Amino acid sequence: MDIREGLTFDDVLLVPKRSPIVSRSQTDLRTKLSRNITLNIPIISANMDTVTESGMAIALAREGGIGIIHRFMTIEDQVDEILKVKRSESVMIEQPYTIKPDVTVAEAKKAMAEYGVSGLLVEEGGKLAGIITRRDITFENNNRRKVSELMTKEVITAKAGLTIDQAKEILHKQRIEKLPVIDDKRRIVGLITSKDILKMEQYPHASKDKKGRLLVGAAVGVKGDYLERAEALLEAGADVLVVDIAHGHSDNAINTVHMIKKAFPSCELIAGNVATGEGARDLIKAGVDAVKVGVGSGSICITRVVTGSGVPQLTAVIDSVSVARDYDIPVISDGGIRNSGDITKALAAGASSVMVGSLFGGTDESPGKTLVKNGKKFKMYRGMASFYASLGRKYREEGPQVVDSDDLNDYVPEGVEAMVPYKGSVVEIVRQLAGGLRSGLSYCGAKTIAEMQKNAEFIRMTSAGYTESQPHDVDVM
Ligand code: RVP
Repeated sequence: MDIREGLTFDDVLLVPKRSPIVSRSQTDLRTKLSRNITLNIPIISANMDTVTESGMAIALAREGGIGIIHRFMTIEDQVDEILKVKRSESVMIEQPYTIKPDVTVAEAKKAMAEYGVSGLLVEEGGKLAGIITRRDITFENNNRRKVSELMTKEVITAKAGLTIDQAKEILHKQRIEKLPVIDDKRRIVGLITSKDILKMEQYPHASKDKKGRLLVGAAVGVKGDYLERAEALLEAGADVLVVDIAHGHSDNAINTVHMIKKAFPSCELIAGNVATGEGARDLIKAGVDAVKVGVGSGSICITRVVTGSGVPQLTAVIDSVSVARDYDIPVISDGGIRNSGDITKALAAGASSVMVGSLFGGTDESPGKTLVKNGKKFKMYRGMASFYASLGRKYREEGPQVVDSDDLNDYVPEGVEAMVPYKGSVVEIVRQLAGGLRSGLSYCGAKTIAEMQKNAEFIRMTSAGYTESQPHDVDVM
C-alpha cells in the first residue's frame, strides 16, 4: 500500500522573495468567497454557536469579511439574526420597523428595546402618520398615553430614488437624524438614518450587498427542515448559504446541494467539509459555488482521534485546490488557524479565504457569557459535535425529556467543550490578522493574494526549524 504524506501549517514556511512593497497599504486583500461574492479581507467566522450570531457577523462584515450564522436554533431565530445584520446598516432600510398610533408608550418603549432602534415610524392605514423617537418617550411617566399624543406629526420626508448626498443634505439642513422615504400616496418605502450614513464612512472596507447592507451567510444542515430553512434565510436576505456537515464528501451532502440548487437556482451555495480533490470535485459537480475544506483540523475537533480519519490541513487544501482551480471555484480553508502566519500559508497553498473559530471565540462579539475562573476571564467555546452541543440541539428539537433519554448514551462526540480566554473586541484581532497577512504577502513579493499564490514557495522544516521559528532562549514577558 502506498502511503502519502500529509502536511500542515507547522510543517512548512514560505520562502521569502524579493519584494517591491514599501508599505503594507500597497497590498490588496480582496478575494473571492464564492463564485459570485467578493470579500475585502479573506476571513470568515465559523458557523458555530459559540462564534457567530449577528454581533459577530456585523463586526466581521464591517471589517471586510463575512460571518456565517450557525444553524443550531429555530428557523425564526436564525432569520432574526440575518435580519439584524441586514438592518444594521444600509443606504436605506427597506421595511423599517413601524408602530400604530393607538398603541401605548409602554409598548413603544418595549418595541424600541426589542428591535434595538431609537425610533419608530408611525403607520396608519398603510400611510406614514408620524415618527416617535426615544427622546419623545424616555421621560414620559404615564406609560398608558398613546403614541399619537407624543409623536411628531409634521415629519420631514423624502421621495424614493434620492441619492446619499441628497439625503445627507436634508439630514444636515433640517438637523434631523431620521428621514422616512415615502411614495406619492404617502406609503412608507424606507428609512434613511444619519447613523447609517456615518457608519458607511466609518467602515469604508465593509463587505456589502447591492443595497449597501452588510453581507451575511447562514448555515443549513442536511436533514429535516433544511429546504424550509434555506427558503426562509434567503427570503430574509442571506447572501450565501453553507451546507454544513462534518463529512461533506457524502451522498447526504451531495444530495442536499442538488436539492437546494434545484429549489433555489440563484442561491449562492457553499458546502463542506471535504479534505480531498475528489471530495471537492463531487461537490462542484453537484453545483456548489465554493468548497469548504477541513476534516479534523479544528481546535475543538476530535474526529481524527475518534475515527482515525482526516487529512492534515495544508495537504487537504492543496489537493482540493488542484481540482477546484480547474472549475474556477474558490476553496475555503476551515479549521486550525491560530495566527496570521497560518492564514498566509493557507492562502499561499491556494485557498481563497479561511474560516476561523477559536480565535474569535472569547470575544465581546461571540455569543455566550463571560466566566471568571481563578481571577481570569473566559468564554465557552465548543465543538458542534461535542456532547453538550448535541444535547442542546436535541433538547431544542425534542424537548426536556431528552435529558433522560437512553440514546444520549449512544452519542459519540467528535468535538470537545472548551474555554478560551476572554479577548475583548474581535475587531482588534481581525485587524492584527489582516495586518500580519499583508506582511505575509510582502514576504512573498506579492501585492495581491493571487500574486502570492503564483510566487509561493514552501519549504519543509524539521522540528529544530519549528523550534527556531518560535521565540526561544528568552523568557517571554
Ligand atoms: P478552529 O478555528 O481551529 O477552532 O476550527 C473551527 C472549525 O472547527 C469550524 O469551522 C468547524 O469546521 C470545525 N468544528 C466545529 N465543531 C467541530 C466539532 O465538534 N468537531 N469541529
